[in-house]
Amino acid sequence: MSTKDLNLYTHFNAQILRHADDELLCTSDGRSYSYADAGELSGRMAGALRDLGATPGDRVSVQVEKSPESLCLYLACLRAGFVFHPLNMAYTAGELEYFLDNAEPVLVVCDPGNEAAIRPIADAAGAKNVVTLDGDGNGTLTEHAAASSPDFGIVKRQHDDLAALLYSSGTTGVPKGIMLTHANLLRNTEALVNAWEFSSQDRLLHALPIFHVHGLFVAIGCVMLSGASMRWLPGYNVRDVIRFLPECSVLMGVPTYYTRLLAENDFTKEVAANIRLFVSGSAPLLEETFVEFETRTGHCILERYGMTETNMNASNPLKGERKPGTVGPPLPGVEIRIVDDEGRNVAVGETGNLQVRGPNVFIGYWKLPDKTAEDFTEDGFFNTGDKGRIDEDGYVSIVGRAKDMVISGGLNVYPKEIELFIDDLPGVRESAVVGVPHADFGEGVVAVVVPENAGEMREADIVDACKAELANFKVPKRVVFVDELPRNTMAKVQKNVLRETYRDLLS
Ligand code: MCA
Repeated sequence: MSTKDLNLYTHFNAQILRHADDELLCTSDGRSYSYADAGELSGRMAGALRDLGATPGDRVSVQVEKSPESLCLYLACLRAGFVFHPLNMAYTAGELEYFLDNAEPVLVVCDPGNEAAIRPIADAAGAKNVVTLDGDGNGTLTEHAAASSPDFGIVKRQHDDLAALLYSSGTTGVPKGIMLTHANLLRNTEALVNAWEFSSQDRLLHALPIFHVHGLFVAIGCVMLSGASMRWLPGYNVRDVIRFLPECSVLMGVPTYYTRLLAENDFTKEVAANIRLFVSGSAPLLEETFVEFETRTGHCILERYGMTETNMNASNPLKGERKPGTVGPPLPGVEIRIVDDEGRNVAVGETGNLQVRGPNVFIGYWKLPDKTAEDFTEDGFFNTGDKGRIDEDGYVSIVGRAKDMVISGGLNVYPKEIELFIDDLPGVRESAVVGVPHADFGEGVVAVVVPENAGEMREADIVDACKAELANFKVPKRVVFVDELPRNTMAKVQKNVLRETYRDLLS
């Protein structure tokens, strides 16, 4: 095996050295950070985290607002060999309890406003320390970092060394930790930089959250591996996006970003004139959005396909035809095959189960070897749970999901998790959760509830209870009460019937 250092940061560092004085990012209020600044602050943070008790391989759980400092915290973990465990700011204390208990972090970094609630959870999970970082870059982590040396060095990482642990809820309702290695991230980012021809001339408009693959690995990875720069927004605000697009060359987003742009009259061809690449992913891009975007701006949005377990698998081409409704051919080095339920390859154009193999694919679920074994074939393909087909030109289309999942505004929601929660509420006999079309989020969550006693529950009872315990994007947009759920002869709830019955509820 090669002894080449696979630490992703080593490869970012080559750009930090080459572009030391160049801008890495500029915030929406005009604060500029150079590549050298990022190198220095990440070194200080790495030293601070080490002094607080972290050693290579330890998890560092992070639930903080997006800021230049939170980006440096990610870089610090990479360079020190700590396993970065990012958490959505929307997670509630109850959800965090599960994540921290399962990930067993040595350190937890949180917003100062949440410290009182998180400290006992972190203590119970065995963390040695909790430090804080707010959206302006202040907090006890920053204080520790200021007292540390910037000269940290880079911890060498080999093939199976973890870079990050990201959770996905899963169809059982219990979240699973997805183990991503430095090699996974490095190889996939290299493939994307080549496929999309990123260079130091690029400026990316970064409006995505940085607790998911899209904003964290794809967007930041392409920038930092190519010496490019970013306009760094704290979140997606369509007015800011329109304001900053003219100075940028690339935008990455979920389909909601594009439908929201199209809803603005002053989003014009001129505003988009400097952009060379609009990328969409994390959820299906409707063909009508693709067409309307092209008509308005002259640009064909490039749709690509990935998932947390695999990073990016396929991409429409930078040069060549971008076919709406497809996610393009597999990226170089990635193999995609479509098989039937017996594992046999299907004919070209036939629909089947989509499987992936390549250096991008994760090494397994955290502490779940049996589940890992179940999801991989004997010849090393990962069963994505997506249904797909490949056309005669090699373009892949995702045509459905074998697993029960809703994608809302680019975020995966697993109905089982919400059903388990609602079923436990007093007055509820049972429930079924489905996704139905939503004009803004693509799909929105609807809960269909059978109460113990008809007429005794209100929609607000369920919504308020969910809001108190579940991350906001999982909260049903509507709740409907029924006397019974439709079931097939095997007594299985017919979710397709529910999806059809309530298909216009959110539009
Ligand atoms: C916010 N809300 C949502 C969502 N986001 N509801 C459903 N789905 C959502 N995604 C709710 C809030 O609870 C709130 O409800 C109301 O909408 C407004 O909230 P706000 O925070 O103002 O919304 P926003 O800032 O406009 O956010 C919407 C968003 C955001 C911009 C679409 O969700 C977003 O940035 N999504 C991108 C997620 C992403 O990065 N996905 C990549 C995953 P209320 O008013 O009732 O409180 S990586 C991945 O999937 C794979 C690997 C891949 O291939 O990329």
